[in-house]
Amino acid sequence: MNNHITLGEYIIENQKDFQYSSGELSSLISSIKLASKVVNHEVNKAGLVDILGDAGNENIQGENQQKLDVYANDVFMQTLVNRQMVCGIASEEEDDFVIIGGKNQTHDNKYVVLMDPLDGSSNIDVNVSVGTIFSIYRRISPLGTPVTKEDFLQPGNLQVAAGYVVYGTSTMLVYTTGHGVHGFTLNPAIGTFYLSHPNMTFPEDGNIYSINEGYYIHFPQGVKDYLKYCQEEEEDRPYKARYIGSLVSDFHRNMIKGGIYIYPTSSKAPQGKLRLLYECNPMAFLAEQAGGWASDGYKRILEIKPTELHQRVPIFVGSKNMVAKAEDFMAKYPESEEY
Ligand code: AHM
Ligand code: MG
Repeated sequence: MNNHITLGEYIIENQKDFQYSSGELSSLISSIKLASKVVNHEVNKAGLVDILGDAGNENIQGENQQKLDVYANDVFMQTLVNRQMVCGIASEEEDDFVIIGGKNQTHDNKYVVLMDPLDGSSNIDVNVSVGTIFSIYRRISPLGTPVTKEDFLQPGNLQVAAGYVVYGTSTMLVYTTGHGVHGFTLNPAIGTFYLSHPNMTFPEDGNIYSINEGYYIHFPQGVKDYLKYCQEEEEDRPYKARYIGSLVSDFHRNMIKGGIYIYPTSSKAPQGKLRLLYECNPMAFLAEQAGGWASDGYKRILEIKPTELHQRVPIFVGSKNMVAKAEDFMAKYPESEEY
């Protein structure tokens, strides 16, 4: 057990692994760690809203309560802004990217952060796990100039770090800087993350498929065929169906046990639902670093050149052989022109 190594110690010890190690990326991950503890505290008292006050209302102490996803967005934004380490932030909760210091502010800060501050937030009211997803790039615009949209529209294979926090039965922070995937579990009694899952890897094969099968009728034929394959009676099949409806939790379980998560295109959502920049790219980077794979059904997620901040893409992510099998089924049909 490595439970004596804290996340703080781990970040410092591994700073040399960062390609351009000047300490900034380490500090950036430290501030994500700090914000995640604050959000964790709030998520864990979500069940007390009737007592403490609902979103938009005053609680019994007369404090204004915010919706948790808005709250999480504010906490991550504020923590990153206060520490003056990034030049810009793009969030699933914001219409446009945010330039630290305001419009036309020039910066010597090297990094931009993209995040989904509270993913799966429809699960909050029912006490089911939610997560935070983050993705970090080096800016491509020159230092000393204002950050630009192009700094955010980089393909996922240029990420320098990515990770998620799962607020589950225990709270974990899992991240990669391109040197494997490492998981840290929060000891809530003392507010410290400890290295609990070093070098996490997807089993190459798995027996879990995670998809919202309620939309089956709207799925492309390749997805329908793959789902029938998952359900066939064979030596290692049918697979188990597990779908939490929280990407982070479904991904986390599948990484530990072996499985595939799919959010495909559908006749109702021709681009899929999940966002390339805030959800798919960070999960794809983590998946590849953990020996898994992430595809849009036809090609590697990390090579898609983004065109819009809130762009959606279909995703097939998880155990390598399972994603490859799903791609085989997809390849029998041409890629939809709508996507
Ligand atoms: P959100 O960003 O609005 O929370 O949506 C993302 C979530 C994922 O966590 C989850 O896997 C998916 O949406 C569930 O969608 P659906 O209810 O359509 O199955
Ligand atoms: Mg989301």
